[in-house]
Parts: sequence; structure tokens; C-alpha cells
Amino acid sequence: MKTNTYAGIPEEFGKLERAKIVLIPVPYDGTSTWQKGADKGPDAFLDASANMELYDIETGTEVYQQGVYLADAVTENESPESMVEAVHQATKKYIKKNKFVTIFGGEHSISIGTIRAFNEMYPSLTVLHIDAHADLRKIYEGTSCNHACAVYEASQTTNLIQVGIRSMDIMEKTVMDEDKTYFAHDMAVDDTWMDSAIDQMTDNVFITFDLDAFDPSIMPSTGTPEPGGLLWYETLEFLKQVFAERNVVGFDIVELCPNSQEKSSDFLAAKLYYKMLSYKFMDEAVDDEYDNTYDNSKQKNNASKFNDDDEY
Ligand SMILES: [Mn+2]
Repeated sequence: MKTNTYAGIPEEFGKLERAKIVLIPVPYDGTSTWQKGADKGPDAFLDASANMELYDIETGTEVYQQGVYLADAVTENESPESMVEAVHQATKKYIKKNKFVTIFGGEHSISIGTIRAFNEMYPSLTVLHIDAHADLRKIYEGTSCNHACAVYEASQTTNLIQVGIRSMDIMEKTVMDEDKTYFAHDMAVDDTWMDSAIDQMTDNVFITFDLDAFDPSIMPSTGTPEPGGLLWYETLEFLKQVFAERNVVGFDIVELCPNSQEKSSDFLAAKLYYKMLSYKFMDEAVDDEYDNTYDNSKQKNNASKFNDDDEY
């Protein structure tokens, strides 16, 4: 990575000890089917972040002062399976350090690892999946760790809610829970979808955000753009409400496929990330201790999920 700290923030805010937030870059693009380049996503995102104003007008905060530690990138790419396992372990390592863990991809297969880690650490996890694609294939091109399979495991092991969907294979209907799926064509004509989706969420929510959920008019730099996507302010309105009404335990953002002729997508990704942090911490004083609540969940008789107590 080119920058030493996230967004070029002063070093005191970038130290692991005091940071409440950890950012793990995963520059992986092993299974993309069409346009390659998601491996360049984290660098482009970090570049854009370093050129962004750090005061958020809407919340009146400078969330970077909560501390953002830029972790070493996960670069394992021997196989899709080994990449997923490396992401799983890195994510878990920082959850155990009581951090608010965020991950920037890379293509969407990385989320199999992030979701697995959060699901092991939190009881009754909701996965909020914001994407143009259903990503519910059990196996694709010989592996269950393909980007087209990103939330199959989550559909079996968590409360999965899908938002923005407008592209899928007919076979995915056998896996999809349509009561918890918000299709883009319905969202366009129904303004109650935000409340309905939030009503279906348990308290602990992990957000996996594929940037192709956005309309290509504002997010062209992604591997598989689909017309008819989300716009900026409706997305922020929804996210702000999710952060206000539920305990968002972490999130990932994936599928930025940068184009040197088109920088606005990189900037949108940078801004989206910062907005999500701002919503998470808007009511928390900078010197308050952060408690990611995973210890509490331990006491809620969730012991079986903690048996693999791997140390780092
Ligand atoms: Mn997608």
C-alpha cells in the first residue's frame, strides 16, 4: 500500500493500540469472470481516501479521531480456499482485539471469509448483503469460494437479507429467501423497503457491500455493472438508519475495479467507507472505550462457536 496511514491521518490516530477501527485491505481478484482489476481496488480506495476531507458535515464529526489502524493487506492467493481462510483468520484476529473491523476488497469472494469470522464471534448474526447480484451459487467454476458464491454460506448459517438485487441465475431461486430479498425493480416503486428490511434484522448486523449495487451512472468502475442500481442519498439514508437502529458489528466493501480515466468511483468508495464509519461512531466520544460486544456474546451461551480458540 502506498500510504502509511489510512487517509493520511496523523500517526497517533493510526496506531493499533488506540485505534477503535481496523481496516484490512484484501487485494484479491482470483475468480473474476469478466473484467479483471479488483485487486487494484484497495490501492485506488486508499489513494482517494488520502485526498478526501475528513470532517463529515452531516454528523458534525471527524471519525478518524476514533483511530483507524491500517492492517497489513491479506495477499494469500494460492487458491480461492486459502484466500478465504486467510481473510477469515485476519478478520477474527482483530475482532478478538476488540476492534471495529472493516475490510476493503478485492472481489466479493473475500466476504466468505469475513462473514465466517463475524458469524463465529457474534450470536444471531444478520448479514445485510447490498449487491446487484444474488451471489447464491453453492459452487461456481469448481469452487465454493468463487465471487458468485459470496453469500451462499451466509444464506445457510446467518439471517441473510439481500438488497438491490437485479441479476441472478434461475437456479439461485432454490436457495433465495424471497421474503428477505429486496429486488431493485421493487425498491424503485416502493418506499417502504428500508423499514421492512430493518424490521427483519436481528440486533447484530454485518454489512457486505458490493459496489455494483450502485447505479453504473455513479459507480462505473466495477467488474460487472448492472443498470438500475442504487443512488447515493437513498443508500446513505438506508445505511444511516441501519446504524442507528441496529448494532452494526463490522462491514466490508468489495468490487472496486479502478479505471485510471475515471476517478469518481474511487472517490465514491472512499466516501462511502468514511460515511459508514461516521454513522457508526457519530454518538461516541473520541475518548470513550470501544466495546465491540463480542465478549458479551460469549456469555450468552454461544460457547461452541469459540472452541477453535486460535492464538496470534
Ligand atoms: Mn455484485
